[in-house]
Amino acid sequence: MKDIGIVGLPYSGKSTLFSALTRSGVAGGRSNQAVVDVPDPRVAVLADIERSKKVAHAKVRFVDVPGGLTAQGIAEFRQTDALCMVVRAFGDDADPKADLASLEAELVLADLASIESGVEKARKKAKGKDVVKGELETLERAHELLDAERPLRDGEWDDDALKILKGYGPLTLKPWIVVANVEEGNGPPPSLDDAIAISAALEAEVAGMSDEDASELLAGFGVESPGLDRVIAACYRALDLITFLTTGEDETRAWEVRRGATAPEAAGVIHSDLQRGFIRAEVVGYDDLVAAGSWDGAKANGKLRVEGKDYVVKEGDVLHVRFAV
Ligand SMILES: Nc1nc2c(ncn2[C@@H]2O[C@H](COP(=O)(O)OP(=O)(O)O)[C@@H](O)[C@H]2O)c(=O)[nH]1
Ligand SMILES: [Mg+2]
Repeated sequence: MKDIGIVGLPYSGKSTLFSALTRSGVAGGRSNQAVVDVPDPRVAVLADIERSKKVAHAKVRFVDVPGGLTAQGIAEFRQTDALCMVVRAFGDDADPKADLASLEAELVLADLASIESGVEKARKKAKGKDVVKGELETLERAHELLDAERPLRDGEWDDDALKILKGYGPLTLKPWIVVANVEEGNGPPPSLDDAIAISAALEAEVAGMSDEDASELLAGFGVESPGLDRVIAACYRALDLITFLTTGEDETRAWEVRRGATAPEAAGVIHSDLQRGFIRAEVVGYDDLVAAGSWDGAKANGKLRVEGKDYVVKEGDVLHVRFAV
């Protein structure tokens, strides 16, 4: 499960967005964390086809830290997998592009501070020792970039360098998405046209309604899919994740895996035994399965493929893993 930190300037609507996404009231005090299902209509369709007793979705956790980018907040955001940057695009004085730039500057400064102390430590350790030299070089390069007010993602890092940097939980290396908190019914602001436009206030208002009432009200404002769906889809893209499914009489379930993962790696998401004892995967594409009307039907139609250890799992694959431990 991935953790998404909600970052933004004060009063940009972070907590409102958090309540809307997680359908939970916002309590004060410590950080608010909520785990939500990744919306995926395919789960219900497969469960119906295979008459599953249970369904389960992939999950993500949203983290809203009261007080925002304080030392405590920064420490919490360092532990997340991706950042959802919220900028205010409602109100006459809104300047979402400038807000995003100043947010990014804050993240760069936070990374600069932690990398700076890393450089100092590595310098002391490195005296005459080659082992620490590579580490020091990476940190110095990172420092140079941040000092020039650029995010770490602008640098070129090999796997060793990435490993060193990730030890610091750098904020500017995390994948991010930008949410423009807009006036009800508005699209993304012209200055940030690839941001996801969401009216947090409107979405928070519909969060307590039934799905039907919510979509009706949202549709009235020209909003076709709920904020949660759009935010999660964008996070999946930013994190380079795909969804595969499992189905059967017991359960239909959606799982998240890194794009490019092999069948045994995907099996490992389900259970480590399935990866260790992986023999083969039987695979049917979601659309083929729905068209065939059942797993057995897909098999009879020749739509079931038997794949080995090197198979790279695709979005929407339905897997049966054969294993022995
Ligand atoms: N008009 C309008 N007001 C909003 C919207 N989202 C949040 N607000 C208001 O802006 C203020 C700050 O929101 P909040 O979520 O607490 O911001 P945070 O400091 O980023 O957590 C509150 O008074 C909200 O009611 C929105 O989409 N439209
Ligand atoms: Mg707040």
